[in-house]
Amino acid sequence: MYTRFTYAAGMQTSMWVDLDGDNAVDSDDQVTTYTYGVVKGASAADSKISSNRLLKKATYPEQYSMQAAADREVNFAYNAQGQEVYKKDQATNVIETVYDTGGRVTTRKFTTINTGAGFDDAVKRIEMAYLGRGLADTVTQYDATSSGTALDQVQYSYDDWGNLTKFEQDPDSAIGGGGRAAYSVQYTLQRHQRHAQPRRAAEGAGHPATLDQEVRLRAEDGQVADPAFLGVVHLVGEPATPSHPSVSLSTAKSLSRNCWKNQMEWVMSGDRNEHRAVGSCN
Ligand SMILES: [Ca+2]
Ligand SMILES: [Ca+2]
Repeated sequence: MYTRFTYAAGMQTSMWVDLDGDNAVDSDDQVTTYTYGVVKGASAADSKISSNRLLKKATYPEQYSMQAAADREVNFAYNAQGQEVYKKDQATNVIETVYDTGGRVTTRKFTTINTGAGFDDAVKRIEMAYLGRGLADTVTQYDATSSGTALDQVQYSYDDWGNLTKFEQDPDSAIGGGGRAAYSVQYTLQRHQRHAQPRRAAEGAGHPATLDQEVRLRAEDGQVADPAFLGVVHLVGEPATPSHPSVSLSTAKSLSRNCWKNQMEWVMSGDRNEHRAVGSCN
């Protein structure tokens, strides 16, 4: 079996799974074709720009003999910046996307939902709002493609450094609306001794790690932040790419502190290794 890729004018035009490897397209080979070229138009399904380089549709292999091409196609349309604003999938579901002038997604609405094929249409629109600094502010789901009722909402709060300090979630309304009150998770960050910038609580935006669940040991220069904080030892001087893995408290066998001649030593023992750091006792 071979998987073959073909190109024209620098654009991929097909992906061909040549099952018997004979370099001939047989009826049971599986070929996905990509068709380029969109024409500017006025309808939602039209692009706002004409371009021969933008993907108009992808046509996937037949699931059964003589399956109609329309049943296997995903169609796309774009705004003048080339961002996808329209997508109709094989089941004729349509997702329209709206962007702000900064290129950020502000609305994703599901203007056609094939409930007959079993697709859930409880949520028909998702709105995203941003802070002036560009960080995500709220994400709200609605039961209509415009206006309607907010079904749920989350909101992010940050400190001046952009660290996530609070995550709120209301599961049955906008935050502050009816039903169940919103609940939240708050993150407290402590300025460490040498540097003004607090360390990040999260390894990736939107995926915060709670500080009381993880101990991160990234000793590079031996400097130690104040450990009297949720039992967490922070070692400063962390490199851009962490050179030590995170060690969870549950896998750590011991965490000890020893003060001797005004020198504090922290020892973190894990299953496979041990980390040490020293600083002054205070
Ligand atoms: Ca073949
Ligand atoms: Ca509520």
